[in-house]
Parts: sequence; C-alpha cells; structure tokens
Amino acid sequence: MPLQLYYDNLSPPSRVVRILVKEIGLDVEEKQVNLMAGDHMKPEFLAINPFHCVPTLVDDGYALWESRSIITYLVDKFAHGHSLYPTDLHKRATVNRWLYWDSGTFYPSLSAYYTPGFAGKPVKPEAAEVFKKNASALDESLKSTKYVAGDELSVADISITVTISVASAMGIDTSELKNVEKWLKQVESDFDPSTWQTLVIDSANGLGTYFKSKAFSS
Ligand SMILES: N[C@@H](CCC(=O)N[C@@H](CS)C(=O)NCC(=O)O)C(=O)O
Repeated sequence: MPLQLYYDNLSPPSRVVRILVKEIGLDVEEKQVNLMAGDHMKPEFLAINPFHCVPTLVDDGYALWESRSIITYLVDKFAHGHSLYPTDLHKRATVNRWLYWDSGTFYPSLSAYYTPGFAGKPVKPEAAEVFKKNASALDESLKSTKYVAGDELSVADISITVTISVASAMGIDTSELKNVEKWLKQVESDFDPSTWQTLVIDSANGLGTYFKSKAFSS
C-alpha cells in the first residue's frame, strides 16, 4: 500500500511535508483535500482524521497528522540516519527545539496577524511586529550557524522556510534581517530548483494573493 498524503495546495504545513517528501525522494500518493470546498469535513476524511486538518499521512492504515510529527516520522522510517533529522541526541534535540519554536511561537505569531484578515477583519500591524521580533531572534541565532539548527540542513529549515515564505507573501517584510536573507539563499540553493519555485515561492504567493483579497478589499 503506497503512502498517502492528504494535503491542500495553499496549506503551509502541507507544503512542509511535500518539500520533505521531495528532499528524501519518497514515493507518495498525493490526495488533494480542497479546504475551501469543505472536503476536510466530509465523513470519509473525518474517518481518517477526526481533527479534520491537513496535512495527514496514511502509512499502511496508520494515520498521522501535525506536519512536524509527519516529517520526523518520514525521515525516521524511510531515511533513518539522514542529516535532515540527525540521530545524535544533542543534534536531534536542537532540531526539535527549533521545530517546537516554529510550531509554538513563530508560526502562531504569524497566524495572529493573518487570521483576522482571512475573516475580512482589519489586520493588526502590531501583530506583524511580534512576528518580526521573533524573526529578529532567529536572525541573531543565524549569526553563528549556517542553518537554524547548526551546520547542516535539517527538517527545521524546511519548516521555518515555509513560515517565512508565508509572511513575506502576506506583506511582512523581513529583508532587513541579513542573516535570515543569507540563510534563505543557502536553503534555496540546497533545494531542487523546481521544489523551491513551486512549493516555496508559488504556493506562498497563491496564499498571499488570497489573503490580500480578503484582508485589504474594501
Ligand atoms: N499544526 C498543524 C496545523 C494544521 C492546520 O491547521 N491545517 C489547516 C490548513 S493550513 C487545516 O487543515 N484547516 C482545516 C481545519 O483544521 O479544519 C500542522 O502543522 O499540521
């Protein structure tokens, strides 16, 4: 039974998993769940994931959601020992620290900015400032490391690259953060060019365009 990945084109956490899948060369059957059409609330999807969110992975009947748990599972199971998710205890703990930071602090500071906008309510510039403060902390850390968790590309770089790409597509400019800029260029050169273009740039811009049409149309 092939691996199945339920995803939506515009969903940032779905992109995190799709990028990882490309990076480790996994064969996955992609199954589009159109969130705008409400596919995620249909009984057949709820039977797989009662939390009705994408991405959701199904591996031989085992269903897993939460993008960061999916990417670490996939490396552990199909590319064990890969530098994207090191097995050395301290290196792995550092990667996990950044994944938790992204999921618990960084991305939520972005969603605090965009959530009202998607509902057609005014966005709060102060929410963008909180996100930028977090991005500055990342910038400070990147002064001394090539990648977020050290000197090798890891799953944390994939996760945080997607977060930053969404922010910039929504108009939060972090280009003054020179270490972040340099790191993004490095990640871009590490990714396959078509993965970078489609799963980082084009998908983020698609979401950014939709966001701007909801948040700034009067
Ligand atoms: N923390 C989760 C977030 C998943 C999530 O909220 N996905 C959104 C799309 S970006 C979704 O499926 N929303 C529909 C819903 O939750 O009902 C992850 O990283 O996978």
